[in-house]
Amino acid sequence: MNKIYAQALLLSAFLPAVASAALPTYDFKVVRSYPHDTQAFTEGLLYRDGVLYESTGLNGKSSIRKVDLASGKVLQSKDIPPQYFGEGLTVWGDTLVGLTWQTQTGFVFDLKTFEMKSQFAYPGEGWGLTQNGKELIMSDGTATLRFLDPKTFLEVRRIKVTAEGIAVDQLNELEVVEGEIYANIWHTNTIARIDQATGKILGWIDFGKLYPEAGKGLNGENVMNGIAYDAEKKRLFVTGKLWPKIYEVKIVPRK
Ligand code: DDQ
Ligand code: CA
Repeated sequence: MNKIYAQALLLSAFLPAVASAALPTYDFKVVRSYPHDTQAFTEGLLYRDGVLYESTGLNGKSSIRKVDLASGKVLQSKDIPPQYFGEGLTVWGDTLVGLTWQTQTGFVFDLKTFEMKSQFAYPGEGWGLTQNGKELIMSDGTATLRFLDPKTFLEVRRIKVTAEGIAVDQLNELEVVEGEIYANIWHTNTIARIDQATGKILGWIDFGKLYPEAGKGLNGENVMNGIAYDAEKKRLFVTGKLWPKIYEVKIVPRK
């Protein structure tokens, strides 16, 4: 385990204990909370035109869903074939693009009907997925984020994510928020704020106090994962795998 990953873990566990690191640590305030399906092993989450879209993992249980924010009700859902473990999800035009964990297969779905329109292949693992209006951005468990052409799904560039020069891996669910990339660090309550151009981590957001049951269920796998942003109303939503709530949060500097 590298030093910075250990720092992220510590941040989650002991709150202010290691906040003296050179990078800023941010806290959060809960604005509102909404119900979330406790059967959803959340891998991808995004907000688009008043609704949430979510992908869930675990073989045989993977799906993509359209979810009503206020009630948490699943409005529409489609199963991903059982041999695949659903991973990151993003929206591109009138499609949803989803990754799978270790099967090197991505899917393109119609945003309205959820009909599977096509598949594509990529090397390595598929973890998180987001987009910046120009490229898709994927994580794969390493410290690398790949930028993909949204038409061909071929890699156009990559960045190495570092904190003070040290590579940070385990980057999971992603979201572009006001030009930065937010990344959940797997098995922690920490979100890293990443500079898209350089890969440098600009700061940590410590969600250690958000959901006390995080990481205590399903053999420790009910961890924080799921970041969605409503760019119009500047609302940030976070949740976790099997969590009962989705939280709208405001990020504030640590005092
Ligand atoms: N990934 O999302 C980090 C890429 C993979 C998560 C794998 C979690 C396996 C959970 C198995 C739970 C069985 C009790
Ligand atoms: Ca997301």
